Amino acid sequence: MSVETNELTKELARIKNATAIRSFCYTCPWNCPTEIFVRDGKIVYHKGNPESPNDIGSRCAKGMASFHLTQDPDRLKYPMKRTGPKGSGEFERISWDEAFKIIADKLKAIKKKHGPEAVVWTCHHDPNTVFARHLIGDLYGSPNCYAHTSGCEQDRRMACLTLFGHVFPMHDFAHSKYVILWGMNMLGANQGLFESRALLEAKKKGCKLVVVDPVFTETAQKADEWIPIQPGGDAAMALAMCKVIVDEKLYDADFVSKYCDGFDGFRDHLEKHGYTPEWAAPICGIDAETITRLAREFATTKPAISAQFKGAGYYTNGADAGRAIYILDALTGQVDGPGNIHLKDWAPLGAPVVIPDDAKTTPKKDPLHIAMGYPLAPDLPNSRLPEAVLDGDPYPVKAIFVQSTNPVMSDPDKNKMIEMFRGLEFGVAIEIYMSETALECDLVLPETSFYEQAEIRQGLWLGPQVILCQPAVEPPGEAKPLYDIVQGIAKKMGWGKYFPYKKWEDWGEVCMQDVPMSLDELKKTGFWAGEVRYNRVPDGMPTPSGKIEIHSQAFKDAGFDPYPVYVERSVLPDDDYPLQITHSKLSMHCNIVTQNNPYLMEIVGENWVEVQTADARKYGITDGANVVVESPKDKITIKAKVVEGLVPGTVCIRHGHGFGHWAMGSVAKGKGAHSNVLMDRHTSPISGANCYNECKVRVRLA
Ligand SMILES: Nc1nc2c(c(=O)[nH]1)N[C@H]1C(S)=C(S)[C@@H](COP(=O)(O)OP(=O)(O)OC[C@H]3O[C@@H](n4cnc5c(=O)[nH]c(N)nc54)[C@H](O)[C@@H]3O)O[C@H]1N2
Ligand SMILES: Nc1nc2c(c(=O)[nH]1)N[C@H]1C(S)=C(S)[C@@H](COP(=O)(O)OP(=O)(O)OC[C@H]3O[C@@H](n4cnc5c(=O)[nH]c(N)nc54)[C@H](O)[C@@H]3O)O[C@H]1N2
Ligand code: SF4
Ligand SMILES: [Mo]
Repeated sequence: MSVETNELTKELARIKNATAIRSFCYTCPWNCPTEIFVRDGKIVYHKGNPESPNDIGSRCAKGMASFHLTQDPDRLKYPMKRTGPKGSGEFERISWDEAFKIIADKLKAIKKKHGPEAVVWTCHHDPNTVFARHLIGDLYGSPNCYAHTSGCEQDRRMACLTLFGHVFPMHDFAHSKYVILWGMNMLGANQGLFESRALLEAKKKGCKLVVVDPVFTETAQKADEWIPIQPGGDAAMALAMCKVIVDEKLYDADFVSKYCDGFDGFRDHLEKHGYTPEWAAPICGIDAETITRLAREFATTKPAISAQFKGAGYYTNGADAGRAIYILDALTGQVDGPGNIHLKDWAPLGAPVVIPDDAKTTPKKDPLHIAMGYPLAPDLPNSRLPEAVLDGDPYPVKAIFVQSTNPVMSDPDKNKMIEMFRGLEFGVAIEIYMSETALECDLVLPETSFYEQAEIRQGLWLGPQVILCQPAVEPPGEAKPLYDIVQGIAKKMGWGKYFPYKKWEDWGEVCMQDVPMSLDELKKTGFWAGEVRYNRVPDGMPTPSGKIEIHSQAFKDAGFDPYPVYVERSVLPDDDYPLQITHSKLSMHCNIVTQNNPYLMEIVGENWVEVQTADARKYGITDGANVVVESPKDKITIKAKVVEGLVPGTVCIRHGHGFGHWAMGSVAKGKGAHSNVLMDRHTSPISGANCYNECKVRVRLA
């Protein structure tokens, strides 16, 4: 639909002789609203949507380069059935009808023999996955429809859920005066352009930025202070900061007494454990004076934010680190006000498909995360899934559907993941490339990319927002959107009537029913944004107590301390393997989805390991040399960058790359190295998160 609301858009469309389409980018999870200019079925230009709250309507390099997806010859085009051994890459083209029939027959057979719980659906964070949840969850009866959060921000999510009852906090940096980022590299692995810009603008106005990270990241380089923490030390440092704030009465007494549950108990808990800065210093590698000063500064400069992303959660002790980091916000009353962490309202998006209760199948077994013993886990503990498949523990899993997720490359211990897929009765990959996981599956189904399909989802900015992705170009070959794939399977299962829509607008209108904007209008604007509301803590929190739960009854009920504690993480370097691994992402790539993009590969064509200058000297490593990084489990060869800005005794591997064969595509093949062969499947005992950094290594020249 032509976009007529903006002069610049109109003018660009005229100059390019193209139609402008409002959509969003899905190259990384932040989904910036965009404008795509299409002429003769091809993308000729694209940019940010200038009217969205995404400030100046820009996109990052990854987003700009992503149009290549629509012309990449390596994209999957047809449904395929495996003909050779798993992993061999031998497939034959089949029709969609045959693919749907194979899936329906297998689903029926597995249900009869093992029950519906033996089927697992896992995906990235795609809202269209709701269609699959209706099919595999509601109708078929499996309680095991999950996303991939255990490989992502599971600890942060669990901390936020148990403390605030909110699943995904945003950050109102624009109004902040003091920001501490814990393991959150938002100017490198950017957390959405909107938030990154807001932080930089706040900084220009005098906001102090403190970055707690073992690596001198892109974000640390822009900070006022870089706090080079010892890996896995966040809980100790954050708890010690809490103790300073409590002991020196720098907390917001009114806020904690009215709106927090468990403040008195927490004070006793800090005292009982002796969580002082002097105690924390040798653990986190930051001296007691600095910890004390940061605590005082944080508590007395308002508005402030103590925020986190994945860093602290890379370890088995990360879950309580996540809680302690957010308790700093709670103690100082810095929750949901202007300049604080923001517990955004969600837009009133409706479910696009409604399955009547009498058509639903109730599972007889608990969902896997409960059966596995992780009742607090917000998502499936992925690294425990091999036990279910290979040993039937806690109960047998026979079939896995992966959609837009690639566990063989993304979860720890790649070889165990391959073994798991080889041990399955039935594996289906819904992909855009022949991923490493797809290679291990029985069926591979080509899905449309975000340039070729529709999606309506919650925007990730402050306040309630709806953003729309709409088809801009035709898909390659016979690639289908997820709704059509789910509908095809449902028809073969005899459930076609529950998926009646002929075009995406039919379900789009259902989604928009309660949003004060019509679908037609949304197609023109690309987004709907509601009012940004602040200071809702006094209205009551969506937690069991209605308060911010510093004392967590849910933790207690699950057998854990109701207050955060520090425990040492599982794997520590020793004489044989003297270095600690850390991971960080690449600014020019997203996870393992952009490495077949020739433009991005021209800028960053491979990943690398960062080695600290003193360690490089010790082990004879020179900048740019190929080195072997070896753990007790396996080894990889990768290029070294010798850097000053890294905690000595650690090496940092930039994640992405390392596709060893033709999977993923011809551009990605053979570039860089993949580190997930190095680590064991350490799992957070509380949240079920994958602990990628529980790994010790040694490094030598190749
Ligand atoms: N450009 C780009 N953008 C992305 C992505 C991408 O791959 N590339 N991925 C997207 C996804 S899926 C996600 S989840 C987010 C991830 O966003 P982030 O979590 O911000 O990204 P990471 O690079 O994983 O950053 C984790 C940081 O934690 C640090 N760290 C490691 N160990 C510790 C520790 O013990 N304590 C502390 N305090 N820090 C530690 C690492 O050095 C690293 O800088 O980014 C999203 N955006
Ligand atoms: N060592 C190490 N491992 C990590 C991380 C790390 O920092 N270090 N980061 C972790 C994090 S934060 C995350 S979120 C996970 C991510 O891991 P995954 O859940 O595997 O997700 P992605 O890497 O984003 O993409 C997976 C697959 O999605 C496919 N894909 C891309 N677009 C589409 C689409 O439109 N449709 C379909 N059907 N498929 C598509 C890609 O081809 C790719 O194979 O990895 C984790 N793994
Ligand atoms: S930040 Fe993410 S969503 Fe936004 S333009 Fe870049 S890749 Fe796309
Ligand atoms: Mo992630």
